[in-house]
Amino acid sequence: MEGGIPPYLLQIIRKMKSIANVFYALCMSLILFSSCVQENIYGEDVMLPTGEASLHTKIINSDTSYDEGTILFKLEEDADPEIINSLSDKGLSDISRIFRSTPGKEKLQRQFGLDRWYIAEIPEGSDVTDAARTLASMSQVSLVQHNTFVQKASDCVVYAYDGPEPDTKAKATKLPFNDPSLPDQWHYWNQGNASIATSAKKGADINVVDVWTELTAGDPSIIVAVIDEGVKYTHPDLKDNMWVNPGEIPGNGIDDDGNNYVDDIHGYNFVDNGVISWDDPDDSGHGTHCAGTIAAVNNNGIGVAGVAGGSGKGDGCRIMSCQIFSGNRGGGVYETVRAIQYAAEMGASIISCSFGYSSAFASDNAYIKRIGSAEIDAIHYFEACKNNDVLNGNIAIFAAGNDAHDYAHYPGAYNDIISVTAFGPDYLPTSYTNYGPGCNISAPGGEALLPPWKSYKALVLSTVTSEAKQMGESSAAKGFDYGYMQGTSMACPHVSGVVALALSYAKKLGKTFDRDVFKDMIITSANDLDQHLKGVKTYANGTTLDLAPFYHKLGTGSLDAWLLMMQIEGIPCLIAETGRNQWMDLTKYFGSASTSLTYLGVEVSDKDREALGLAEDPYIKYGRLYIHPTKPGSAKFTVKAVGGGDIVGGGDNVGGMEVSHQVSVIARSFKSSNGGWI
Ligand SMILES: [Ca+2]
Ligand SMILES: [Ca+2]
Ligand SMILES: [Ca+2]
Ligand SMILES: [Ca+2]
Repeated sequence: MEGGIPPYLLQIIRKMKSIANVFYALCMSLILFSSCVQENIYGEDVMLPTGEASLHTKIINSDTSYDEGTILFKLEEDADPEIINSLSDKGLSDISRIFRSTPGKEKLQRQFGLDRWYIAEIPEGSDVTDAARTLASMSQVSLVQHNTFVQKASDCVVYAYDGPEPDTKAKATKLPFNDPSLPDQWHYWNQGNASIATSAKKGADINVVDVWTELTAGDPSIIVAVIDEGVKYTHPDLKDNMWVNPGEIPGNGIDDDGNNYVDDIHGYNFVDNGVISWDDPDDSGHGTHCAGTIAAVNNNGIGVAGVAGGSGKGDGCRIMSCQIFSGNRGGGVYETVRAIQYAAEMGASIISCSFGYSSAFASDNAYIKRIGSAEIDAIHYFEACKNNDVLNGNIAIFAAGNDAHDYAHYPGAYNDIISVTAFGPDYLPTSYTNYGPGCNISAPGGEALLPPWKSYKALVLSTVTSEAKQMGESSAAKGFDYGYMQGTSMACPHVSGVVALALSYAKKLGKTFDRDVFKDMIITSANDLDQHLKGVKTYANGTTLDLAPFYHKLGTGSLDAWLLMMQIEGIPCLIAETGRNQWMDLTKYFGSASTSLTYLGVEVSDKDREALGLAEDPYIKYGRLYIHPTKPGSAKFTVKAVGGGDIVGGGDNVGGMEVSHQVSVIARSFKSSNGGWI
């Protein structure tokens, strides 16, 4: 063995856990001659002399489940790429760059180190850990990373859906789209219907319906990459919103656009290196479900709606399928990072990633050192690419994970990456959701077992693949392309969809934002969840979930689409409670001059009056705005006042200048901690 590690030492490290302590003692006895460092190597804490320790710190993610047939490594910044050729002497000959070199992107790739990552195939009969050590011993290699497997953030069970109820029409009066199953998608429009869950709460949703009606339902230039199982691009409720690679001719076996991927018409299958698939017996439809939440085709008279699925006029956001799971295969870092690079270079503005690592890490640095170097490089590269008119970059969104851990799973847990926790139709955390440090915002993930638990209605309804097995499938449901799933996997695409809507709306308004400011806007477009965290929630089987541990740990609160659109407009947004009169001090919005203004009144359109079910028109008294909403909804008002005098000047009048401010109101059936209303 080359590289200065004595064979006896290697054996100690690899084979004999109990020897670690003896070795520690040996080190301690030698401490006069050399200093020692504690290192975690292949899952064991051992003491190593300083020089050898630095060699081993180069090997990351050695203690998780990884592919035995490949090893990834990164060269030092000043390394001579010719070193790759010398590796054949060391038994490593099948080596290639992980990230393809893309014309026009070389500089950005260098900035994030993508040009320095390689993958080596482990020859038959060789040991991947030996290859890792060989590479780590080379001074020009800065990191050696095992090809770790990520986990999908769902139980990957599809629960059968029997189709819309016959009374759909009556239920759907407020809904702007004709998709027959939209009334069953409580996650968009929760009416507190007890057939979903006895504890269902009106308004426990993403507050998107008024956004669709008033503001936007999508924009085809905004592309969301679903990094997941293959998306069933022939699905009748998805096919019109699939991204189409304009430079590629499908099915001719030729890479027409020269991007290294043959026939990548709606994305690419990074597991099997070919066309996207969903028919492996072990495929669950997970990617198709997530895609439907983001952009199932709206208002097409069939199936479900998607958050950014358009208004039925071909104006939905587009789905790019980046397949990193195929049956039980795939899901390694190698597929994942190449999929992220593809999304970055083929035009996606958002990557929706319902996966992560279930290990706990003490810090972002610990994560990078132990698992996440290649993918953090890839994600930061993705975020730095500019694929829309609104941002100087792109947005990555991850699921927080489903292990009921009190920390988010990485990569979502990373400080500058959005991680999504899950709540149910009762507006309470789900029993499976991760929570705590690293989690940023919450969205509907659905939950089985909420009483009455006669159907699966409390889960998230979306598109699935009829090829996959469905739990509780009746003969009627057999082969049905719609179904329920649950998980932070389902919460994540709600955020991706709302962010896609936000980019669509900002584009429509001609507004631009800095990427980091935009991320702040996303995670502050939330309603308070903490006030509901009292006592326990009880499931249909009698088990309970203690709610206190979730306090302040679900991220900033529940995602609110309207609130994000108002942040884009720059209009102050207030959250009122339905069923009671309440007032807001206008000083907050007109500044200290508010007391000397003469208020002319509040303008409300009929549509906005109807949206909130206003018992009477809002009015202003003593510098306060009074309002009494009777139903959950979102609306905009214009408050008018005169500055300098009692009347507006002009024409036959001598008077003041008219001052008007727009304010937006979101009415919910529960109180929010949002300030403003007294
Ligand atoms: Ca191609
Ligand atoms: Ca082709
Ligand atoms: Ca539809
Ligand atoms: Ca995070």
